[in-house]
Amino acid sequence: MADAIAAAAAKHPPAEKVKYQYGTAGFRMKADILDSVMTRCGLIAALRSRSLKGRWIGVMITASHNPPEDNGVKLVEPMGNMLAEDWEKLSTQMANLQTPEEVSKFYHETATRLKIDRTAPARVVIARDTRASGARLLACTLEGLKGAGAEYKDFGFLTTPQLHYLVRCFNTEGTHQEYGKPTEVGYYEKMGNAFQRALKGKEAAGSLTVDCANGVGGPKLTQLIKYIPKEALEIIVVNDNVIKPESLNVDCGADYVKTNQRAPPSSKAGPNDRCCSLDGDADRVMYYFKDANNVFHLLDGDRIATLAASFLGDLVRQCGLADSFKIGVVQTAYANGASTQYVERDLGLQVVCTNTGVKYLHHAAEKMDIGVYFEANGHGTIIFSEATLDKIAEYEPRNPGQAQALEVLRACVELINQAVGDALSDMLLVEVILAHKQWSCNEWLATYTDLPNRLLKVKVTDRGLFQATDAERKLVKPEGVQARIDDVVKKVRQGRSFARASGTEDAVRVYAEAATRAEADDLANKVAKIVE
Ligand code: 16G
Ligand code: ZN
Repeated sequence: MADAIAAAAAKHPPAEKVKYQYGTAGFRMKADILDSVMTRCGLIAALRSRSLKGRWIGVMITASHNPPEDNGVKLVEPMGNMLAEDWEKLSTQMANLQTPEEVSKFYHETATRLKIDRTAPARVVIARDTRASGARLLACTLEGLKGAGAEYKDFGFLTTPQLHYLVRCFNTEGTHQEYGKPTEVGYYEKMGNAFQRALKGKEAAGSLTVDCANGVGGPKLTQLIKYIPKEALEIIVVNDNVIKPESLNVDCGADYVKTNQRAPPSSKAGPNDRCCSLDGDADRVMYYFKDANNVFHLLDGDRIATLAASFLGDLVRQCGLADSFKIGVVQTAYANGASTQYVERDLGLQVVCTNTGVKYLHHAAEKMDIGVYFEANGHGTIIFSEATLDKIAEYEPRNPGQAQALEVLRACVELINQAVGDALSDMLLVEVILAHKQWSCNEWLATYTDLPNRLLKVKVTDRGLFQATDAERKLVKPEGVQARIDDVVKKVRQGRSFARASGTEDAVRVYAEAATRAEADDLANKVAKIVE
C-alpha cells in the first residue's frame, strides 16, 4: 500500500513555487497547476472515508463561477455538507508536500495519529462540471483513489448540488433518514414530484427564462424539465452551450448578473419577464426582471431568503404549528439592512449574522428549528432540524385547512436540497411561492425597498493585517481603523459600512449602505480611503 500511494503521487509532481490552499470553496486556481492536488485529494478522500468506517465521501471537480481556464476541487462529507475544518487543513498540508515519499508518509502518519483503520473500506462518489480541463483532472483524481485502494463511482457531469445529493443518498440508504434514490434520475424524480405536490394545482404566472452560464446547469435543467409539466411552469433555457467550454461564465451567469447589476447582454427578455441566472456549477441563483420602464431590478439571495421565510412562516401558522418551532434567518454582513429589518420587524423572525462563506451560514442554520440561510450572492438553502422533520412527518392536522397547508409544507421539505445550496431546487421553490401568492416579480420586489449600497475592492499589500470580529462587521486590527470608520458612518443617515479581508483574493472589501445612492457611494469611498 505504501508504494501504491507514493507511486500515485509520483505521477503528478506539484508545480514549483506554488502554495496550495484549501479555501472556503476548496482548492481553486488555474487548471494547469492542479494535477498534483487532484491526486492528493483522491488520497485524502479515501482516508476521510476510512476514518468514517467506509461512509461515502464526495469529490466535486469545479471552479463554479470562475473563468473557463480555472478549475478546482471540493470534498463533501457524508451528509452532503462541506468538508470538516480539520480535514481542510490536512488537505492543504497534503497538497504542499514535495516528494512522493513525503505524501505516503503523511498518509500513514495521519492514519496512525487519528487512529484510522487503514484496512477499512474507502468509498468515494465523484463528478465534475463541464470545463475542458475536467477530464484530465478526473484522471488525476482517480489515480489517487486507486493508489489508496478506494472503491469509487464516477457520475460524469453533474451540478455541485447533485453530487451533494448523491453522497447524502448513498449514506442514508435503508435508514429512517433516507434522502432519495442515489441516481441522477432519482434527483429529477424527487424534485419533479415535490414541485408538483407543492404547487397543489396552482400555476406559475408566465414563463421563466433561465440563463445557465453555459455550464453544467444547462443540460441538467433540460433533463429536469422532463419531470415538470409545462402547464405548471414553462421554463425557457438560455446560455446552455456546453460544447464551447470557453464560453462558460462569459457575459452570463449569476455572478455576472450580481456583479454588473444587469442582465446578460444576450438576454432577449422583455418588460416584466421573469428571469434567473445560475452560476457555472448551479449552486447559486439570481432572479431579475426589467420593469415597464425598462429599469433593471435584481432579486438576490436576500430576496430569496425573505420570500422563503415569509412563506414558511405562513405555512407553519396555517398548519397550526406556529408554537412548535421557530424559523430563523441567517445572513452575512453583506445582507442589505432593509432585508434584515424586514425579517425582524415585519416577519417577526430572528436574524443571525455570520462570517462570509457558506459553511458558517450552514452551521448557524443547523442550530435553528427551521434555518433559512442565503448569501446575497445567491448561495443558500433552508434546513430543518431532525426534531422539526419528525414533527412535520407525524403531525395530525385538525381541519381541512391545516391538512392542505401541511401537504404543501411536506412537499417543500422534499423540494429543498438540505445538503447544500442548490440553484435548481431554490429556483423551483421560488416558483412555488410566487404561484401560491400569485405574485409577479413586481410584488416580490415591493415587499421592502433596498437601501442603496456600494461594494468596493481595495488593493492592499497584506490583507493578513486586517482582522475582523463580530461576523466581520468590525475590525480589531490594524488598530484605530475601526474607530475612524465609526466616525464617518455616524455622520450618514441610515449609514452602515464595514471592511473585511477577502478570503479569495488579495484585497480588502468595503461595503457601505445609506439612505441615498450619493451617500452610500461617498461613505464607501471614505472608508476605502481609511483602509488604503
Ligand atoms: C467563497 C464562498 C462564498 C463567499 C465568497 C466570498 C463557499 C462555497 N464559497 O467563494 O460563499 O461568498 O467566498 O469571497 O463558501 P471573498 O472572501 O473574496 O469576499
Ligand atoms: Zn457555484
